[in-house]
Amino acid sequence: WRCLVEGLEREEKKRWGSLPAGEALYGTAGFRDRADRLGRVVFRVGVLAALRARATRGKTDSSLACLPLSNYVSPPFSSLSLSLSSPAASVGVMITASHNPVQDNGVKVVEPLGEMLVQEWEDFATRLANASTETLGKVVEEIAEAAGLDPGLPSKVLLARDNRPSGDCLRELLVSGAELAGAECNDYGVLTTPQLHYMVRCVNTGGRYGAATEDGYYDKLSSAFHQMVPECPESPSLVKVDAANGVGGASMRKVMGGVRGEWLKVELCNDGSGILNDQCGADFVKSGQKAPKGVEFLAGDRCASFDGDADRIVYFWKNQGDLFSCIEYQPFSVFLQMDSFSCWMGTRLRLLQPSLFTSNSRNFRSLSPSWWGMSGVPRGSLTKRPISLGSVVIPPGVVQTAYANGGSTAFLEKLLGVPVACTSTGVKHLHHKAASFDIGVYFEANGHGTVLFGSRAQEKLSVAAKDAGVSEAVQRAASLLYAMSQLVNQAVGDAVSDLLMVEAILIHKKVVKDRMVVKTTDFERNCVSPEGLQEAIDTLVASKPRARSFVRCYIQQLKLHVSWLKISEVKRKNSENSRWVSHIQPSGTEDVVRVYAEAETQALADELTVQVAAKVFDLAGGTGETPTR
Ligand code: G16
Repeated sequence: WRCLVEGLEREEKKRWGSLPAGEALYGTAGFRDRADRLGRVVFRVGVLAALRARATRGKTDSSLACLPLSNYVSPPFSSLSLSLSSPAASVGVMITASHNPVQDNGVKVVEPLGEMLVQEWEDFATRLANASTETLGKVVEEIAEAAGLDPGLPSKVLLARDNRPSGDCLRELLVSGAELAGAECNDYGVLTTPQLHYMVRCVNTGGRYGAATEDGYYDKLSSAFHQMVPECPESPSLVKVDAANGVGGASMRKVMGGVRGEWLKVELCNDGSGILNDQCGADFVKSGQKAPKGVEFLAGDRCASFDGDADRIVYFWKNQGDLFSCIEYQPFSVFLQMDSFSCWMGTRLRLLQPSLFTSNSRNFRSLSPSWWGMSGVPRGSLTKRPISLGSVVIPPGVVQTAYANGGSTAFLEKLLGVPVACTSTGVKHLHHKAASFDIGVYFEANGHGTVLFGSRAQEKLSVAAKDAGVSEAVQRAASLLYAMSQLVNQAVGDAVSDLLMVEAILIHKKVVKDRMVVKTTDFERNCVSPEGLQEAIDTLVASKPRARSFVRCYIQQLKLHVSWLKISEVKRKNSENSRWVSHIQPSGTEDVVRVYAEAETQALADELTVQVAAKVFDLAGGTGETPTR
């Protein structure tokens, strides 16, 4: 260590003389500051990464290489059973300041499986960054001793940077620090943050997670997208993407090179010619509830914003007419909270695993078979025999933070019966918690999020997808979920893969061919078309005390389809008559059939809503991937 430390001290003096100790803090996502104040910190993060790689490598030598990761990596990974394929663990370092202005920069360390740096080493990082030049060597030796490091062990650091102008200079300092601390460096150049996380995971799993190249990343995503959506939709989805003038634009463009245009089209805006994160990007849109500059869109267009390093995504759109003009600071759009992503995914995961619903969800137990038909499971199969993927049910869970919209939490917990956990802000906390579920969905309201499939869940899915002993529907559900596990970035939230996943889910949603077939009279209380629907509603209503229900089509000259999975549930108690009402109400002016129901209890109102919705699906021409009739 002495020899290594002397080299470091010499370099420090040469570059920074005797600058006083700093006041940097390894925060929510590493160090962030104005780029011109960050040089010495980045140099020292190079040193830290070289030490951290030794710490993981030292414990993954031949005797431990095949054991579950939980045996030798700190607690955040204890629920992952993926083992490193070789004793040569590498760590990653990403140079980015994400959503912050272009004059800023930042640096963060990535663990061997692509997660955020473990807590103990965050403290080491802060100590190292704040040491004076004179005490630097001493701090390095203290860390090495505390972590039991062997200076003779090799060490490898994988690095990348976003497209900030300061990135190149900081990269040079990072490599210098890492090499002086004995590491070999592999520079991937300009990448998104999630791509670097992906590379690190690929390298450390010997390619089992994917090929550790840019092309490997794009190929994996595009082929998983097509596996999730095997049949060409009637018309391609179109999304306008605000890339914040960051690194995500290039990544999106390249991945779209492998995605068939008949499935999905992406129109890129703010793709690098403007100033990074300047009046654009996910944080601008989310915090300001405003459209980004540089994106022209009409009512009904679906738009998404990335942040500068493409680890966040938010969706937004403009409302039709003046429906929301009363919300003065939000005149242009209804903003789609990220919590809705959790809801979509929670819905998707639950719908594909119907056997779960017999356990704890009163509401879902009572759903009609045709509801399941909409999700890819043959109608009738639920009530006749429980479906399971192999012998083990794979329970999903959702993780949110205090910022999550309360409605989304209630929807997930009460309607879907999905357990929802809450953690402190920070991907590192959410990710850790999500890994405790077999399938863990996590999203922060600001746009970070992903879905983690534990190795046990992945194995079950891949077996069930090919198991001749299960029904075709189970095989299909399992292979769809398996494809989702390949599409979504398991290391960290990834705007590009999240976008593809959301679009795949939206393509998958079940539709009726033409919502305009639903026609009503009597102030929308009586449905005259399609034939038989009103009679069916009357029968359902008569079966429940104090019940009422109607369906209506929002009359506008829109074509398209009915969305069934994009549900925002609205519940309230009508104080005048003490009846509960329940809607399935996708949104204000979307192309949907609305279903309204009320009944004596909330449970009955919920039940009636879905029963009527199922009738609409049956009688108004529900279409989509399955329905096996
Ligand atoms: C980072 C973290 C996120 C966190 C965000 C804001 O994101 O990865 O988990 O939500 O900072 O954190 P805070 O509220 O503490 O400022 P990013 O996209 O900026 O790297």
